[in-house]
Amino acid sequence: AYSNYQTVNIIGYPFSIGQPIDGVHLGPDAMREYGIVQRIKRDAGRKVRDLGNILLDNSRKGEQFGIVKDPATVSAASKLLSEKIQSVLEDDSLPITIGGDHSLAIGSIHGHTARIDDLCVLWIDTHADINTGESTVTGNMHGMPLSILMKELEKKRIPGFEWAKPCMTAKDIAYIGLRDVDPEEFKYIEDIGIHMATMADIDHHGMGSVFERALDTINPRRDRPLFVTWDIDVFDPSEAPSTGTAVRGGLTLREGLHLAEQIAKSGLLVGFDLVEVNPKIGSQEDVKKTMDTACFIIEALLGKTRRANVYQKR
Ligand code: 4U7
Ligand code: MN
Ligand code: MN
Ligand code: MN
Repeated sequence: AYSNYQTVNIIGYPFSIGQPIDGVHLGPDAMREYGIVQRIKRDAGRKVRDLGNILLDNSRKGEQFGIVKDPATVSAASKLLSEKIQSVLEDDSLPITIGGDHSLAIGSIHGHTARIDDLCVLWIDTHADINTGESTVTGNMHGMPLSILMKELEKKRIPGFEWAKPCMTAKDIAYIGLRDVDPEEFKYIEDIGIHMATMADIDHHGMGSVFERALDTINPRRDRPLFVTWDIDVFDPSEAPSTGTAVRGGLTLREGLHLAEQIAKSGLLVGFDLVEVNPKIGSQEDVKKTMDTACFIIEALLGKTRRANVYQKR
């Protein structure tokens, strides 16, 4: 699976149609301007190739399925990401996708399962993102990617995603960080039986044990390749204010770093997403802080630790 010698391939996914607030499509370029590529090279000591942005149709058509907004546009965009991910994996590189809104996980997870057998996923988020066309109250597709991906919800899939056959079951995925789950989502999670670690669990057990329990559930022998989709809104707004769906009471930077370091240490990571940074929300300082938090997490996922400021030579 994962190796420190693998080249990191950065894919920008400048897309905002999965949610209503302007600006999240500017996330990837803002992160580049902020210096993400240089920081990974310097602080994580990794070879990096920036593949640029995927060219996406980012215009709102007003097309709807029930109250679900612009599913065809979301579908077309995530299909391009799935294809891009597959080509990067063919190349034996490690793809990281910078969003863009979280509807992109349809494409990133689909792409990974198409190339990697027995994949499991950690979904790190304030939200469960498993609404269906029936349950969604907002109609925003960034709150729905898992309902497209889960086999157990196949009958409730909205049309237009025929290219993305459901590729995950409950035993393949665990949540960490939840604190704002819609009632209908909670029913799905319970019915299907997805492992969920809420902020309350993190308070009670600590992040180290929450992480081990999540892996005990989806990866008991620690032999399954691991994909991580990380929504920046899992952080407390004091650490990541510039995001569209901020909720107080989230992760500290230290909890996030510990989780990311443990994921890296597992040696199982095959790719990840970092989503929902919106450089149009808040002051310049807010945006910088949010991107700094995102950079910290990306570096830690790629192997940087807090043990010593010794830059690994590779
Ligand atoms: B994100 C929500 F209703 N559940 O469906 C919805 F609270 O990718 C929020 O995690 C979804 O940021 C948030 O719209 C999606 C809402
Ligand atoms: Mn979220
Ligand atoms: Mn999300
Ligand atoms: Mn969000």
